[in-house]
Amino acid sequence: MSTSLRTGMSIVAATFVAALLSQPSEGWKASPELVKKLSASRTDVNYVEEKVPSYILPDPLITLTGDKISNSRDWNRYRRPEIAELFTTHVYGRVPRTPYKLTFTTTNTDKNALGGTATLKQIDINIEAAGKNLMIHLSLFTPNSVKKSPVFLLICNRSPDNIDPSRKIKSEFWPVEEAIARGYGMAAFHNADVDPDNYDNFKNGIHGILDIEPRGNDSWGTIAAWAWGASRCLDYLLTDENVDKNRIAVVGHSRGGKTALWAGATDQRFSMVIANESGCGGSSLARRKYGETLEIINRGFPHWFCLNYRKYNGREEELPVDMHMLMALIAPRALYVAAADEDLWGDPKGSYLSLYHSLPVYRLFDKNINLENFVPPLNKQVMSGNTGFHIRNGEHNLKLSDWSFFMDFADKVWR
Ligand code: GTR
Repeated sequence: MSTSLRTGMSIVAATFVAALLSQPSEGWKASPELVKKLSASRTDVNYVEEKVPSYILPDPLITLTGDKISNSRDWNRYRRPEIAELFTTHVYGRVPRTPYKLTFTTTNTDKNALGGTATLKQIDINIEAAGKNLMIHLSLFTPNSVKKSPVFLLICNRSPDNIDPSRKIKSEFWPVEEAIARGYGMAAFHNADVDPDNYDNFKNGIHGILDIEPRGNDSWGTIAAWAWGASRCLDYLLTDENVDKNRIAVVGHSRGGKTALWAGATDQRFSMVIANESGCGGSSLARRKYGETLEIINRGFPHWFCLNYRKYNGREEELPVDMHMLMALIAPRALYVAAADEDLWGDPKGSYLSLYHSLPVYRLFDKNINLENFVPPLNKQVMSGNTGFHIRNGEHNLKLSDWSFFMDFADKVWR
């Protein structure tokens, strides 16, 4: 370890690894018909693999001062905080330090839910600061067959009907009955409880409560706010007698998947992260500029990221990070990435590559981790150590078949 690293001296060097992988015939490839159709519908978006620019990725194991990290201790001590800080400053933004009061009120307990197989609790999580407050409504089902169960916490970015605690409406987005039957607890909250999903210059939601200091270019956006909300739900889950606190997963789809990755990166109490079709600003490599790009996402959703992120519109190669490094922040904890073959907007190949290129960090903890260097075939789950991936056939959505793969992964890593 160099003196400069030990004394935390300034940023001088960056070393890069080449990142292009070949795709053998057994691996997944985008359907040429779909590529043609999507390319015709949006001429400003690249869906053609051959048009992906050549790029080099920042090496997750080389520090900003040019030192090579070769063991988990140095990773945790030097490089991990450095990468977390880069994502905070340039991508998701910084949570303000405003003190707040957190209280939990259980408003409903039903020990005989789902025909007696589960216990349902509904908890109001109240956040109060400077005389204002905000409430996150958390629902939690735990199986009655075990004393303490592992739990999946879903960040719901669809309408609240999808997480109906009365179970009058059942959605594949949150398949509680199936999870309970497999011995898993299911928790969920609606993202808009924490921050509404619209741009109002950060006045509403939790921003209206905690943003007391003037906002800067690195102030938190809405994804960071949702991730923070997931952590407040976790604060509660860790107190619940029916929850196994060492086995809590954060799960999200699409914008919720981007959020799950950042929640897992910032809160190491989550022991598993599942990012379903999280695409740009989530699982897919920015430098590929395939499907949705930084410019498109920052224009379409100006509230999701910090203002600094906009500086990289069309200049992805200048980002000091790429999404393999976000995944590396989750190591050595369990990480599952999923994609769908019709969701080229979210770049399935770029999502697999992020996972693949995070593996050098995972290997600091488990030298046997290894995934193939090509995107796996359709509907074939791949798992190695604490990592896993699948690409499902069909549309951009979170479906029961995705959950079934997530639970197979959890069966393996949480056995
Ligand atoms: C899209 C957005 C994606 C993804 C998706 C979703 O419109 O471009 O990045 O997050 O919404 O959340 O369903």
